Amino acid sequence: MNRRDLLVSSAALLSGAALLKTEAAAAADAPAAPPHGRGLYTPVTTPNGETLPFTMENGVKVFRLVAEPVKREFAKGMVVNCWGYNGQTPGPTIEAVEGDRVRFLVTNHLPERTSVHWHGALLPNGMDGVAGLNQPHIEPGETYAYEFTLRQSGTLMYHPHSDEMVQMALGMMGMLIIHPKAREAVDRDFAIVLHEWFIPPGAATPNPAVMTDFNIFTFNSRVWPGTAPLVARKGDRVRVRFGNLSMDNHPIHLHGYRFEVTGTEGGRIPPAARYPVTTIDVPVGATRDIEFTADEAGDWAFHCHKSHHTMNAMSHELPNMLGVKQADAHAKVRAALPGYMPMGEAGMGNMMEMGHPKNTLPMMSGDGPFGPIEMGGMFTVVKVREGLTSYDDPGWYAQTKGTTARKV
Ligand SMILES: [Cu+2]
Repeated sequence: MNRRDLLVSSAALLSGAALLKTEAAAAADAPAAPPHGRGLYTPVTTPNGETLPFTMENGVKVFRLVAEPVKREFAKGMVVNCWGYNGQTPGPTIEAVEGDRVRFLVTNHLPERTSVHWHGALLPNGMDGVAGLNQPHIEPGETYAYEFTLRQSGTLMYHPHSDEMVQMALGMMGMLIIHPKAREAVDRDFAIVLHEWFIPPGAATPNPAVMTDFNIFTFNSRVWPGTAPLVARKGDRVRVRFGNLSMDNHPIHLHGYRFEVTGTEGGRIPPAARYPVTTIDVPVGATRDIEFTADEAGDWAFHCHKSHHTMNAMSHELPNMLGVKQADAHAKVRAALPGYMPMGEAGMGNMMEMGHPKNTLPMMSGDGPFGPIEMGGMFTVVKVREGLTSYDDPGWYAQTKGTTARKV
């Protein structure tokens, strides 16, 4: 079903149906407390996600990953049949320290074979995870061990290298973060995996055959208003690490700040080579780290700047109705198609409360303190507050009187 069909059938469904209520913004799944590491490094926070625990066995950090089908709620009202690791997509964030000896035990509970590639890691050839080239495929039911010593630091990723078109399209990917031996001066350290999917409106399973026309764009496999805010105390040094294993680049823009690009999947960028920007383009197959000092309190939009990537469940075959006078045609079409309603003549911002097929989100959604935010997809909010005692969602920002744009 394309967007046009969706609009038409939604209009038909709307006859007598209740209007959709947009859900409360900012689902607040608090990130799990990191189980280890405090003191050596600032633990990474994975919004709407988790960090993978490990055990120590004879001086080796042992991590266990289970590749398996998972159900992921992208936002309230939409649950997607994904594949991932340990019940999650993206897979849990892996954190270790340069110099660590690590062992990854990967068990395959998928219906097909898989493997894991440690994207960006410097390692022995036999640990690189390209099935067929470096190792046999991991068949369903089997467990493989990858073991090597981390000889770098930086923001890396992991993903399958076995039927990767299907497995990555369904959400199999995660962050592999290697901290340097010397503790770094960051107070908040966030990790966000960028991804895109094609899930026909009303369906629940992504279509991995789609190559370009994606309709759902996610931060850690969540869409606005299901994306958790990034909360910082005023004065905090904040790092955000992005990883991109989707089919498109994503230019991520932060409002209210300039930031520095401080790292790639190749490691830290030397201070003299860093440069100030407000948007960071994250290429496919790459990671980018940014840093800024959170010195201006407020609720700051943080989103992909491709405007179709901040919408949900749209499609691509709509006729352009901007400025088209539909009043005459409306009656004729409605005679043939009861419930049809004209739309798009003056834009689409006010049409997002109409009904839609089940398990599909409105194209633009989420309410803020001043009304509908009219966003979706790759959108969240950086919330900077003075004197925070916890990093739980502090709610909406109370602006100082006289500093809000006003009607004149
Ligand atoms: Cu994007």
